[in-house]
Amino acid sequence: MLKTAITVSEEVRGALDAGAPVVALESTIIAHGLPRPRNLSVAEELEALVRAEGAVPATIAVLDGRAHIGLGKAELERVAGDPGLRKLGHRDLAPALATGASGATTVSATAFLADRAGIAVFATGGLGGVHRGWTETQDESADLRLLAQVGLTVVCAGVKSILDVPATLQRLETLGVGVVGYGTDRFPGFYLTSSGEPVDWTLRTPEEVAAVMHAKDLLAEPYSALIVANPVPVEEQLDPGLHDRVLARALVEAREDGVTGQAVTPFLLERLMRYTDGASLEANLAAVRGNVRLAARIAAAYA
Ligand code: PSU
Ligand code: MN
Repeated sequence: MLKTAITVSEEVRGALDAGAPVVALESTIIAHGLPRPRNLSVAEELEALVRAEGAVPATIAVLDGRAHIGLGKAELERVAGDPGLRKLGHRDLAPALATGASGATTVSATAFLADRAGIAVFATGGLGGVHRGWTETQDESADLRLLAQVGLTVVCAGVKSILDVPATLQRLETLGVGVVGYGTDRFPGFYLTSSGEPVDWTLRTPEEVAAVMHAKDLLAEPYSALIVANPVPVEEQLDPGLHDRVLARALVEAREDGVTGQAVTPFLLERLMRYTDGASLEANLAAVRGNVRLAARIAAAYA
């Protein structure tokens, strides 16, 4: 049934059938997380990074009511260029398919579609999670619950630092989602190399990650994602002092402006970009590039 709603590109289909490495990439970061027109060159660069490591990129989005796994050039241009594109979490997929809508997929929607298509590894920037002030707003990204329901490996630079990081780590523990630090015993802080929070497991090579994935396959149930938290290199991180100052300001403004729901994350990311003169964007991109590269190596080690 799901098959009739999903178009898997020929290249991705061929790689999956051959057991070759494939890396899923999300489209919300392209459509709603990065400024135009730079977002298109980033989208193309990320796909090229995956290819350079010998894997096939599968960028995922919904176009005219069909979920696409693997986008052609024109489709990628549309995702990057169309300002009317919606932001689709997992729960938005059914209404989008039924109404013929188009939208970029968040981590929750991308992970779901990739997992169902049989893709084992997914790379992104920073996951969504529990927002600061959660006790009042109840704002917790749907990314977390969905990651408890898919089996794939997600390579990310931790969760976005705009969030309540300790609370998010607690939720991941409750949900049974595995978290390993890549080359670090500290959970990364998205724009920052470290969030200061500890992680229980440290892995150091793609082969070690692949071994954990195989062990997970043996255990099989219950299904849940493995988060490989890969820090941005120290020399490319955002200055931590600057980060804390501008984030405090952006959080106050979000509250004053009454920003809620799906708009919160893009609002905060945009303010951080503005108040750091683009430095947060560079740190974000450095993190994503590193994640995409590592994801391709993990996919190759696992294949
Ligand atoms: N990581 C980035 N930039 C982004 C996102 C992640 O570097 O824009 C997106 C992802 O798609 C993630 C979403 O799923 O933000 C979380 O949004 P929310 O907090 O509304 O669930
Ligand atoms: Mn939210």
